[in-house]
Parts: sequence; structure tokens; C-alpha cells
Amino acid sequence: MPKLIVILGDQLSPAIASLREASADDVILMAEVGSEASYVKHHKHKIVLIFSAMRHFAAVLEQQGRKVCYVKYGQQAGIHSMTDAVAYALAQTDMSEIAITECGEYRLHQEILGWSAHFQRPVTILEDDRFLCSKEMFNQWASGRQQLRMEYFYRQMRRYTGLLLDAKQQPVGGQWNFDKENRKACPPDLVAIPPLKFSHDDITQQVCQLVATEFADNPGSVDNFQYAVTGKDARQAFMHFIEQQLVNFGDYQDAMLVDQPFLFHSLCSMYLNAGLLDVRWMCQKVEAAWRSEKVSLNAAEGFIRQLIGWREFVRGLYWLKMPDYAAQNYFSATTPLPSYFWSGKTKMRCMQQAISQTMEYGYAHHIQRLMITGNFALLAGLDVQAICDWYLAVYVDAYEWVELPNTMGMALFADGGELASKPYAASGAYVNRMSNYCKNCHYKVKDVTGEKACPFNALYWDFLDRNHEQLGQNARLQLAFKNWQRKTPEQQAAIKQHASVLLNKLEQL
Ligand code: FAD
Ligand code: DLZ
Repeated sequence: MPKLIVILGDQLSPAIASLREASADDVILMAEVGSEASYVKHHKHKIVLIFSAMRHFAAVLEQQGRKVCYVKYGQQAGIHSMTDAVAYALAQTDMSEIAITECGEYRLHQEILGWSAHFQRPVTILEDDRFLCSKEMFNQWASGRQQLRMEYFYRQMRRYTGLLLDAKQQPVGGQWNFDKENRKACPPDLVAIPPLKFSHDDITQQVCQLVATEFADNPGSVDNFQYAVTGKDARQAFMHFIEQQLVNFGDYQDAMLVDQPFLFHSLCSMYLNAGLLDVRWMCQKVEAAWRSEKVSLNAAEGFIRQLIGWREFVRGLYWLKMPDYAAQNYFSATTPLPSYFWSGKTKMRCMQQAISQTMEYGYAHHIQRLMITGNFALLAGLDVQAICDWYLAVYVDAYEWVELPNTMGMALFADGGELASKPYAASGAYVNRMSNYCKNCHYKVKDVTGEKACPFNALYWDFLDRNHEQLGQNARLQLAFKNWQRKTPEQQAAIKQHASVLLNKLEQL
């Protein structure tokens, strides 16, 4: 009897384990369902990308002669969840068992675990070997360690993959990490070459119409959707990055410039997380660019570290710590999100820039997410759940396995230091050093108090002071606390007073 093979919207990889297992008479189920499309208010570009990529992927499977059961959004009454879709497929064809590759979110994983009892059939959950580090391998690495730090995990991953190693299995260039060379501010007149844009074919046009109608209230507009929706186009987009942008990626990885949303970033997370790109292939292309002297080592190493270090590390941590990880709130932060998180309408130029491009493209690069919106949320004590939901909603690349550790752990330190050794809290001086945002800002970045003082400044000191109990022993914050203690009691009182005014009028900033 044939099997039912379920392929999810972020499993669009021809070599995924569940397809490797499939035989010719097995039925492949793909379904656009309300529960996945609306568990947060996803940016319209994310839904367009997933639905259009799913439809393109299904078309290729059909061309290959595979039996595909494809459920379009709203086409079949009564199908709201993946469980409903499986029930529908089984009602069409009787199948003896179900197979699926392990999914990316704890929420859906729980639903899938219920299938065997619900459908009275064996359900095989296959390892997602698109990731380089299995859950088991990560757990083994983590076991017995007092602290889980990305840097040590990364070195193990370099040894494991053999990437950027010399003949003696040592790191090329004599060190594992060139991050210190990757913190240059961009000259303000530097113009980045834009990423490749892709026009809408018939499938994407139909999906855009659907999303504009069915998800009208979600962030973004379908009109400027420009991303790849097939593996072939995603690879083309990535090769464009290698040839045009990677050379500057290392140097300007942390830089931000007004009205340059993409700078030298790859935009590849949205493709990779959906399965349109393969991480091994990407790393090989990056290493080859360095070996053929097209890019410097700090660029190649910096990029590979993000992929085999950070990306694999946060995924391992997520599955190791869930479900408790999602419920943490180390600083008891509960302030509601100001409305400019959805509109970008704020006088803070850095926030306006990061949020506006997020609404427009469903994209912001790492430092914008971490040091602008994330930093502001941390300093202002914004509600942890609401911020996590915001990040999960507004970015095209957002899936909980990668979004949650980055938000909860890295940006908000809401896990109390399970992921990061200190909070990424910073005043306006950091933003001014790494961007040209402060130049034409309504607020003055050098001022700490006063009507026009940059809000990040007083909020930064207030954050340290009000969380002294939780952070006072942190070795990496001793200098910051010393600087705070060097201020006179009058200066401290004025800063605290100004921070309190700011916190009471967050909506007006
Ligand atoms: P590039 O700058 O070109 O980097 C290359 C690749 O490295 C990325 O595509 C990504 O796959 C990987 N990478 C880099 N940093 C990280 C990281 N910290 N964690 C995991 N992978 C990383 N990334 C997501 O893929 N999905 C998310 O939902 C997400 N949410 C985030 C939320 C917050 C608060 C923060 C601080 C970071 C988040 N990140 C997330 C990580 C990172 O910001 C994005 O991966 C990156 O900005 C994507 O843009 P890019 O493809 O141009 O990346
Ligand atoms: C993100 C997403 C969306 C918007 N819609 C669907 C869908 O309709 N059907 C589907 O199979 N997958 C979708 N996805 C991706 C899933 O949410 C994703 O597979 C889980 O979150 C696990 O990572």
C-alpha cells in the first residue's frame, strides 16, 4: 500500500529525507492551510514566497511523475490545519502509513506527534539532515557544559565540516574567527549593488492576488514582492551575492546606512530556511571564492560562521530548551509595543529606518534587528511575548526555531544568559558609530537628558541601573557599571528622571 509523504512549506528541498524515502506510488501531500498561514500575522511577502514556492515545487514533482495531492488555500472546505489536510488526503486514497521530515517549530511538532493515534497509522518522522548538526549531535556537544557558547560550537563545526581548514586540520589564516575585522562603519557615500529582483510569473501573480485578498490586514504589500520562488532562482540570487557583495560583506557586516536596506547582505535566510538553498552548497561556494582570491578571509570566514556557527547553534539550542525556553522573561518586561513597530512612524531615525524597510520588504539585516529594534525593546522593557511575536510576524525568513533564540536570547536576554554572555544593550553612541542614521535625526545623539536627547542614552543607563540585581555580577558589564557609578548622584537622578519621562511617553517618541 502506498505511503503518505507530507512536505511542509519550509521543506522545499528536492533531496529532503522524506522525498528520498518515497517510492513511485506514494502520494506527496502539500497544503496551504490557515493554521500555518495565520498563527502570527505573517508579512505578506512571506506568505507569497511560501505559497508560490510550494506551488512551483509541486509542479516540478508532478513533471517528474510523482503523485501529488496539493491543497490550495481556501479550496477545500473544512481544511484549516495540517491535520485536516492529512485527513483529506487519506480520504482520497487509503494509505498505510505517513512519513514526514521533522518540522521546524515545536508547536507543529506537537501536532504531528498526535497523528499516529489520530489516524491509527504508523507515522515516521525522519531526521532533517539539511542541517549539518543533528539534534542528537548538538545535545551531545551541550551535555556536561556549564555554558553553551557559539564560538566553541563553531570550532567543532569547522572541524566537523572541514571548511576553511588547512592540511593540518587547523583554521586557515591561523585563527578561527576574524570578527574584529568585521566591524567597520560604511563610508556614507558607499552604494551597495542591489540584490537580484525576480518578476512575477503566472503562479506568483495568482498567489499575490490571493494574499492581497485573504491577508489584507497583514503587514506589507504584495506589489513590491521581488524575491525568488524556485531553487534555481535562489541559487542565481546567491551567486549574484558571491560575485558582487561578498567582497564587502565582512568589512561592513555591522554597518547601517540611511535608505540602503540590504547593503552587502545576502538575503539568503529566506531561501535557505524554506529549503530553496542548501547550506553545504553555499559554504562550498563561499570557500571557493576565498580560495580563488576573489574575497578576503574575513569575508568568507564571517559568512561561513553565520551559517555553520550561529544558524546551527540557535537551532540546536531551540530544540534542546523547548518548550520552557519560550516562556522566559528574565527582566519581567511587560510594556506594550508602541504602534510605530507596525508603521515606522517615529522621530527616532534609526527605528524609523529599520522598521520602515521591515514593513516594505519583510527584511532587515542582523544589526538592525539586534542593535536597533531589539536594543530598543530591551532598553524600554517591551513585552517579551509581544516582541517575539513581532519578529516572527514581520520577517520573511522567520520560523520559530531561528527567530526565538535570536529574540529571546540574543536581543532581549530574556533567557538570563543561556545564549549570550551579556545583554546587547547599547546607547546612541553605538548607533552613531555604526551608521549615518543619527546625522539627520530629530534627536541629538550626544545628549543624555533634555527634550531632544537621543532616547537610547537615558534608557541605556536606566536599563543598567534598574536591572542591577540581575546584571551587577556580570563580568562583561563591569566597565559599564563603573561608568554609571562615576556619575554624580545628581547626574544619575536627572538621567533616571528623563528615562522615566521617556518610558511614560514611548508612544510619542
Ligand atoms: P546575512 O547577513 O547575509 O548572513 C548570512 C546568513 O547567516 C543568513 O542568511 C542566515 O542564514 C545566517 N545567520 C546570520 N546570523 C544568524 C543568526 N543570528 N541566527 C541564525 N542564522 C544566522 N534569522 C532568520 O533566519 N530567521 C529569523 O527569524 C531571525 N530572527 C532574528 C531575530 C532577531 C532579534 C535577531 C537579532 C536576528 C534574527 N535572525 C533571524 C538572524 C539574522 O538577523 C538573519 O539571519 C539575517 O539578518 C538574515 O539576513 P541575510 O540572509 O541577508 O543574512
Ligand atoms: C510559513 C508557512 C505558511 C505561511 N504557510 C504554510 C502552509 O500553508 N503550509 C505549510 O505546509 N507550511 C506553511 N508555512 C511553513 C510552516 O509554518 C512551517 O513548516 C512550520 O512553521 C515548521 O517550521
